[in-house]
Amino acid sequence: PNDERSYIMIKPDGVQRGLVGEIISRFEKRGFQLRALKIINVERSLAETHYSDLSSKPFFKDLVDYIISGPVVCMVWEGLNVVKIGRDMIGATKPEASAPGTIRGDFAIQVGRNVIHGSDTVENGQKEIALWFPEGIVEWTPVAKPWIYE
Ligand code: DAT
Ligand code: MG
Repeated sequence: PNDERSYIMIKPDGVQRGLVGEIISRFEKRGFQLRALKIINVERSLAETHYSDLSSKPFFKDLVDYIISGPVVCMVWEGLNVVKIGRDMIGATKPEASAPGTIRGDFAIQVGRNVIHGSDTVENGQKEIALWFPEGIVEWTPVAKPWIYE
């Protein structure tokens, strides 16, 4: 289970606001392992596929427009319970409900500019990683592993 993976994406507002280093640092310091990382401009069709579960929502077009409005930083983070812990680190969807200390609770005010995406289940994480990293992810062994896992 130490090889559980989550797809984490810094949205265009997070990139433009200079939050990339801060966010990577939080995941790194928690002990998670970075397995993939890139900055890209997102095709509309990719954003629509990523959020296809929300296609009937009234905010869908604004959401897709937002995701393609500037570059995003795409990442795969790995570790024990990374999906659940990652969601906890990110905070609630609506920033007014996100606890201080979470990424959204520290850096966001409105739901339509909530800085970051994180997979909500392990299964969705696998689908999202396949969607965003068709090229595959990087194999490496962190030296700190025995100091993070017993
Ligand atoms: P999360 O990003 O926390 O997983 P989600 O998957 O329910 O939340 O929705 C995806 C994104 O869609 C979310 O980060 C922001 C946007 N969104 C969700 N609910 C919204 C709403 N009620 N109004 C506007 N945008 C919304
Ligand atoms: Mg979601």
